[in-house]
Amino acid sequence: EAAAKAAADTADSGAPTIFDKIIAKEIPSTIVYEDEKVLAFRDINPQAPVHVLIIPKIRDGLTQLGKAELRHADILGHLLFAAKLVAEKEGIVDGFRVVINNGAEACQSVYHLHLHVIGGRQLKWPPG
Ligand code: DGP
Repeated sequence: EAAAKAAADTADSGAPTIFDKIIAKEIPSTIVYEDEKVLAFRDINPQAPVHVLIIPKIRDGLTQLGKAELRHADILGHLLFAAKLVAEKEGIVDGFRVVINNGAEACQSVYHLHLHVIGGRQLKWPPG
């Protein structure tokens, strides 16, 4: 928990993030789904047997869900639908979780909106 908090950035600076380099394929990732709008790849620090991140390819100010505007509604819907496609592809569609960490108090560490798709084991509730 302390480590997660330490990893969380304290502020949304709007600066480019590591995810820009993943989108540009300047740093490698294991891609599990891709279309013209979103990219889904395996989390480097998986919390479950399946742990995939889904991000918009164009951030467009969407550093975190709390900054969303009505113009982002289409990409938000597209991301959520992509989560379902990833869950199907990964064989966990009958039991999976979609998480968005928003802000430092939720341990957001990368300020480029991303959905976590987690599954492949019995998940607990409430989360930490
Ligand atoms: P969050 O706490 O919601 O901001 O989660 C950010 C996630 O991003 C975290 O689970 C680890 C993951 N992550 C950070 N850097 C990289 C990277 O370079 N590659 C991959 N695949 N995942 C990364």
